[in-house]
Amino acid sequence: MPVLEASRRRFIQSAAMAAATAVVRGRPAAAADPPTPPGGLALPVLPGVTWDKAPCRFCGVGCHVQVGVRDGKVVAVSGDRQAEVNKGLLCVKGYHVGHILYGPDRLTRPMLRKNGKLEPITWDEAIDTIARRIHAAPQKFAFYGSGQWTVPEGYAANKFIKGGLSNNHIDPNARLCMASAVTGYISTYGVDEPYNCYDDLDHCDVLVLWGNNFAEMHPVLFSRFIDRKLKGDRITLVDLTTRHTRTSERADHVLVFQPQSDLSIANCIAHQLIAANAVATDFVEKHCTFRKPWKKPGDPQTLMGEPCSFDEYKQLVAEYTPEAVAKTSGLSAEQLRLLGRLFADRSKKILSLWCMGPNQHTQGTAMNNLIHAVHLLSGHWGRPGDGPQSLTGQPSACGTVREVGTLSHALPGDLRVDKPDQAARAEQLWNLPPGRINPKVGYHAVEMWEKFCTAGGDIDTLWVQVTNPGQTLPNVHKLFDAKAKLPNKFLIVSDVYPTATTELADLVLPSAMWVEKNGVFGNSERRTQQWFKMVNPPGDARDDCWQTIAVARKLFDLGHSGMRDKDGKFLFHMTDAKGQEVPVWKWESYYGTVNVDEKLFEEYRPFTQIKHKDVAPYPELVKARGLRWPVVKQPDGTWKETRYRFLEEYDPYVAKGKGVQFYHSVAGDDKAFIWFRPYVPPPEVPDKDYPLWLDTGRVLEHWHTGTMTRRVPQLKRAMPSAYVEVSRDDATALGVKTGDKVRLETRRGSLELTAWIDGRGKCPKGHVFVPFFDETKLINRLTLEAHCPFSKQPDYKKCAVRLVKVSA
Ligand code: MGD
Ligand code: MGD
Ligand code: SF4
Ligand code: MOS
Repeated sequence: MPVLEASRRRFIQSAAMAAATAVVRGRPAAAADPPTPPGGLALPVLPGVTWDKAPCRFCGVGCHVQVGVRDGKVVAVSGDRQAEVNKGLLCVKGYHVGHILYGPDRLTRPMLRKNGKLEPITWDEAIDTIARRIHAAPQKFAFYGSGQWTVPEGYAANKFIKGGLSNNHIDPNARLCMASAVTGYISTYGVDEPYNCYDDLDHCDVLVLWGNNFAEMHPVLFSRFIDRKLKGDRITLVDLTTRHTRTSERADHVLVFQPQSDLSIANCIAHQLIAANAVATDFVEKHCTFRKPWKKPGDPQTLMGEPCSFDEYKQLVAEYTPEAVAKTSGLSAEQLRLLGRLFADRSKKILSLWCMGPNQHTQGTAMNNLIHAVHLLSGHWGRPGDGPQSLTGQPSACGTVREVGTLSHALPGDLRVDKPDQAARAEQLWNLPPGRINPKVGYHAVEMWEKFCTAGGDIDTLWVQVTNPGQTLPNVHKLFDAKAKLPNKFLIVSDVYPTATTELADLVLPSAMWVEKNGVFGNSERRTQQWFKMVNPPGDARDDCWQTIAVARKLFDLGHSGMRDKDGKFLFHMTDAKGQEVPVWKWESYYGTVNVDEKLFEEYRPFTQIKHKDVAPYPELVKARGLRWPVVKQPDGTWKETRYRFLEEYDPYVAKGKGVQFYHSVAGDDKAFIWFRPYVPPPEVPDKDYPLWLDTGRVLEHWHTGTMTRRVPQLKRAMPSAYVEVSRDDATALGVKTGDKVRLETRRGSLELTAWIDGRGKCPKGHVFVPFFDETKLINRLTLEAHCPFSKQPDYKKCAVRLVKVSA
């Protein structure tokens, strides 16, 4: 497949081209093409190639690409210059995204395990098998989903299980990722999701990273900042990190701290702000109140805590002096003072970003609270370029998980199943009889897999879509591999390639991916992005959303009353322009006279208006390269996105004259909480048997478990297999050289890997790092499932390990 991103010749959008675009199967013929900007789309001229927009399939940055299709195949991908996020740029994964559709071993047929072997069956059999299992025990069924689900896919799954089965056992892989950011936002501002946006990167004077390998994980955003530096802007990059990464290479200050001591570091900044009289008293008095985690020290911490006076807060942070924190954090008192001075200086605008470092943490909620606290206390809040923003990783962790509420406690639009008025609201919007939604919170990810992988555990049928838990759950021996010995448990997996998860599946369903289907994603800056199907999926592969609807319909036919609304209509009842019901549960009708994505999205949209998260109407999204919610209709009929929430200048929901208004505040007083959260030690620390810290994470070239990127030859060649990064000090002490085989052992499992010393990343003495993309080297057999008590997000970033040399 030619990759043509290099060619940027002017593209003239001919009438023939416009007509060709209009007949692509996913795009209704009536839909208008996006207006051509002055000078055309600047895409390469390629005979017979039609172009259409889509967000990149990979990360939460949410770059847009133009996808070139010829003869029913994606043949080219180009960065989309009309997209504000990436302005035509892409990272190495984005440039190669087209190839992920064409691995030689795509799944093309449903397969059922018979006598230990997966054998092809028909879709009818597959759907029937699932529906009958669920019908036999609806409360023992669970859905494990993904921040890579499209919005309509997640919405349909959520409605199916919560509105149909009256069972809340749905949770996504984003529990392993974003959950601490969610609890952090909710317990600080009363409502989830960043108030700010990527524009901050163009305005900040200082960028502080709190545990984010920004250069490798959000490369296009990183380049947005670094480009300014290269152009001569006097901007500073501070990298707070536990290991030296590619991000550190470009940083002005690399502050390497000990795992978990980030809690003390944040409190130390707060302490210094108070000591230097640098608290933004005006801002704090007007817009914040203080909060502590318990009534008295020593009691267990709670999510919403207790009120606390400023004096009390001052006492609580008093012990976190630079000298004291220097003893435990690995940073020098001088480095800690640098951070204190930085936040005390309001003449500079500071943007804080973070990702898995603070989130995958047994004190993940606390760490998120503390980063917000440092900004609120110092008044570095609310100017463009001056504020805290959590970054998401998956392309739709925000859109599908946080906004659609595909978590075990949530309903669309930030509602909760266990709040009767909110559940009633959802029942009303779904036209369900009162009481249909079960008020009992379902199992979160770790719990769900525990219940599935234990004999007698009360989940017996589990459906996995768009995620690969056999490789990515923590402690996979316990939470996944144990399934092999449990004959009565039934695992259904919808995927596009064979994976570690399909290996134990009883039923494998081949899915359509990315531009083989219509879709909507929501990126990390509240931007909702839409695309149309451009090519057909291979063989019998079908949309995940269709799979869910087909099972719902089969249950309807079997007489499951939950599959009907109050008026007896099917849960996914859809009508065409003439008012005729369209049998969207039949594949032949799925891309027919209705756009199922649009129907589901428009049904979902009212939910988002409840908490001022108004997503744009679908037709507006068709025209745009994503729009940041709340998107509000203007008097002239146009729709306007919101760059900054809670600020009067930008956010239409802030009352006139308020300036700043946290209109969803926990206490109902329009104020945000400044939290004190104490240092709490991690659950497992190195000792004499397991003397090193094990950290895990990602590399630039690969997406998570590598199922897609390891099938792209360019990416596979660039980073062929996993390795263990060892410090020069430890390597010397252990007699290990780069290329030697070593074995890592934890209390849960062991794994052989090749050592890499002074490679792309560098661990400090006493630490090792392993990426998790390589399915032949499952590092998650070694990791710990301990998690944050509030967010339930596991900590993959620290456990105790020993390293044994195997051979040179
Ligand atoms: P990780 O490698 O998981 O990546 O993006 P990141 O979070 O940036 O974590 C690396 C960071 O964890 C390091 O900066 C390290 O300092 C920090 N860390 C380790 N221990 C601690 C600690 O105790 N405290 C603190 N504060 N920090 C600590 C992840 C993001 O990347 C995600 S969530 C997804 S879903 C996407 N995945 C992905 C991918 O698979 N590949 C590529 N190339 N890009 C991706 N982008 C997204
Ligand atoms: P992915 O590789 O993204 O990893 O973990 P996963 O979500 O498990 O899995 C996506 C799967 O969906 C792949 O198997 C892919 O082939 C398939 N797929 C692609 N497109 C489609 C589609 O359209 N339909 C269907 N049905 N399938 C499709 C990510 C998870 O990993 C995350 S988000 C985090 S933050 C955690 N991070 C982490 C860590 O930092 N360290 C360690 N050790 N483990 C971690 N695990 C977690
Ligand atoms: Fe795709 Fe993320 Fe790379 Fe952008 S930065 S091209 S969204 S992988
Ligand atoms: Mo990582 S959701 O999954 O942001």
